[in-house]
Amino acid sequence: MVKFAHVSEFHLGYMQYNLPIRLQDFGDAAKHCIEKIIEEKVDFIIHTGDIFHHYHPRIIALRQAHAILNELKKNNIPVFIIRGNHDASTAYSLRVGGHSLNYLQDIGLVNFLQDTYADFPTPDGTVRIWGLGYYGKQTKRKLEEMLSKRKDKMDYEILLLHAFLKGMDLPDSVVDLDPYSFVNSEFDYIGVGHYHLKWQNEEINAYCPGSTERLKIDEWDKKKGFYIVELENDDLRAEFMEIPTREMRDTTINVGTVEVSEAFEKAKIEIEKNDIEDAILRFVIEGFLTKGRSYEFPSAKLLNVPKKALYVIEIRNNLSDKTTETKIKEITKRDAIKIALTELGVDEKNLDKLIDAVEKIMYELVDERDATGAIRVIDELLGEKQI
Ligand SMILES: [Mn+2]
Repeated sequence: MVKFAHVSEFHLGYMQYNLPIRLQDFGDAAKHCIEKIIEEKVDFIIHTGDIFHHYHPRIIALRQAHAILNELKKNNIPVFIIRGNHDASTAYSLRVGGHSLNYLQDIGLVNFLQDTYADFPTPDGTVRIWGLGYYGKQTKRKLEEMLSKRKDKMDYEILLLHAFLKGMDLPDSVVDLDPYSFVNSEFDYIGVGHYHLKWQNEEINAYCPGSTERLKIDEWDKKKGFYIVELENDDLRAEFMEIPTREMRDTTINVGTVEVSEAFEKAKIEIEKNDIEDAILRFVIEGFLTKGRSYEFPSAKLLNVPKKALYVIEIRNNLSDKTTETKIKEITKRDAIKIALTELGVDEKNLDKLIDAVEKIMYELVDERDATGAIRVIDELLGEKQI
């Protein structure tokens, strides 16, 4: 049996929201993976790209990578990596004479697969690991080029890619590759990077663990981690291992149909209720305004409402103005009533009062969906006995 771990997308060095603590979070997430992987006693690790967030990694990112990879080295666990789009571009690294992954290889911490393969012997047979870097729209051509060198099949064959794949029902799928080329190529395992959300397709043995920390608030409710994979002859067992990450929460607050001041108070109460310790939060305020305009809603004042949270990304104002539309209608309505009453020969001195009354009746009939409000208005009107 061959046992390995598949990780991807550490994005070390990403200082999300300009918070230094997020640099630490991305490092911690990678560290949590490595600790669990060491416990699992795997034969080796594959990493499918974007170890680093930048072409020129911050020193802290290099330190984190060094600490993690060194721990693996001490435990005799080899690491096979490929180049993600964040790690480096081929053109750039050729011009300047190498990149961060070359450096990790130079200091003996990784096996960097630069569009080629490496063989890993196990008691159960030899594992051949093919690794293709990120090539965007050129991926298919580059993959065919690399696989044209493929002759005799090894006991186990693994393919590493950093690309969006074609024709699969996947999240945020931008299309580059024909999935059938994989089926024909009969890999025991296809490790995919580039996506930050986890997915798997057992039909073609393709697995994508996603990122180990959340790069977007949209990922707030998604699990983060990596795969532990066991290959035995034609059998494949892949188990997703979850790791702890910083909590993120995206909360939508519906304030209903209210005035601006009431919308603010309602939103404030909900935000207080959803203030989570050390979490990263976003709030989306929805609803309709009966009075005032959505731009009058003081979103910025709500940013400081959460006291326990680490950071509030945004108070998004998705309120809709009912007033704009209503006001135009009211003017038109009032003019129409005025014309109608004048045509009926209503006395000039009662005109405004009658227009008010008709408008009120119409309003009651529209908004209450029954006649009680309208009848009340008529009663009041008749009670005055002035017309
Ligand atoms: Mn990535």
